[in-house]
Amino acid sequence: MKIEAHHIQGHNARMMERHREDFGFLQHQLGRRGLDAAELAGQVAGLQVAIPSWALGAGGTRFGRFSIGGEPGSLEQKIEDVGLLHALTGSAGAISLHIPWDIPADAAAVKAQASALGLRFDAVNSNTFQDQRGQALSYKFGSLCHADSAVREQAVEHNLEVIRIGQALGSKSITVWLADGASFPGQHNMRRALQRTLDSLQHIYSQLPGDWKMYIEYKPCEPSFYSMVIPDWGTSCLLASECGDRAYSLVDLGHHLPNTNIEQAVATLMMRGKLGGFHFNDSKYGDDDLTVGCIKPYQLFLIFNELVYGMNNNTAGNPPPAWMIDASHNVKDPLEDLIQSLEAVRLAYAQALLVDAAALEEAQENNDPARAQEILQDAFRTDLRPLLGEARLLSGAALNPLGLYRSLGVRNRLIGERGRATVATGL
Ligand SMILES: [Mn+2]
Repeated sequence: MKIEAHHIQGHNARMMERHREDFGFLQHQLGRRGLDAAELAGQVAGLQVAIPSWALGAGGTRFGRFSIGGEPGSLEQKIEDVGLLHALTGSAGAISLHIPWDIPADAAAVKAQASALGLRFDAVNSNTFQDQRGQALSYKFGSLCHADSAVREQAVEHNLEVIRIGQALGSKSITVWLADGASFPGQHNMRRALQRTLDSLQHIYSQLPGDWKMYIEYKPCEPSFYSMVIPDWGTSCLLASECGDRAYSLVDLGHHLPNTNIEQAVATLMMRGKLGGFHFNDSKYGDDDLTVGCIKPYQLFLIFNELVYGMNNNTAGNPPPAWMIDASHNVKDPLEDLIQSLEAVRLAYAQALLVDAAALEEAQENNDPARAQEILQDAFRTDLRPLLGEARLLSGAALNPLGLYRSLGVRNRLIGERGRATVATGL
């Protein structure tokens, strides 16, 4: 299944009159505040978010998994699905591969297929949180932190293999997320586990190609329920700093204890130039991996507000962060869920672009919290959906991606092509 240009054009033509009216009103509204809506639309159109290869099928919980039908059964079909998302939204211009779930048999062919769809390969992800068939040593008790040096070496070698695969595809970064930790007090010497992890990460970093970056993810609990070796952004930043200039922290929105001030973590990491990547999702209780923006859109806006501030005041030379959606789809059609996620990310970004930075600084310097709140909420409460539509028009995408996806019956067509029983690898 491929979205053809005439599908998009026909759809947009039917919606154009209404869009022009809505966008014209917004242009007028923003113009009064001295903002150029067309320019903002161009900025928003530039935001591309990577889709991970494991998010295209139904996820599951530890209790069960309910297939969605028409799931991509191969890497080529996954790329096809990301191509659909990109054609509809104009905002999913990259894929993030998970190794070993998605090892390309023919890297050149896979690269060519992706580039024909306007896609590039973003960070590659290693996996030492599971044992693979035929694997010599087990990660049951950890990988980069393991007590046995042979297990640590095997885990380091896996990461190096992931880098080699990424190089063949044109990736420029690796993301390391570790399940390493202890489920019971006394199980680990916490200091030794951290030191071993640092030694292993430094080994991987020493082999990193010169134009590559390494992102270190963190998580406070799960699957280890007493202590995770890299539980928080501070520990991640410490490890990245010890590794070197091209090692960074990666913030996953679901990887925090309840009520953690994530925007503050973003501010601090960017102050040090150490924010490398971002994984989007939303949560109510834990690492729920729900659609980003479905529960806490204001938090997402506040995070983007810090990101925009950080990029506009980039004294520490923070590189542009790598954006990725990291969600798991249990009850929704994954493609519909991803369309909603892409929309939520761009919306929060656009809202943050609206913040009057000079007025906010003045309110802050004058100790005026009421005024500061007005400024932030004025941006957050402006309906910017027509701006997102305009951004999609600029990149030849659909004015209403989810509407077009449904009216074309994409899922049913995929079921027709691939069958009901295909199962995508992933979480
Ligand atoms: Mn993640």
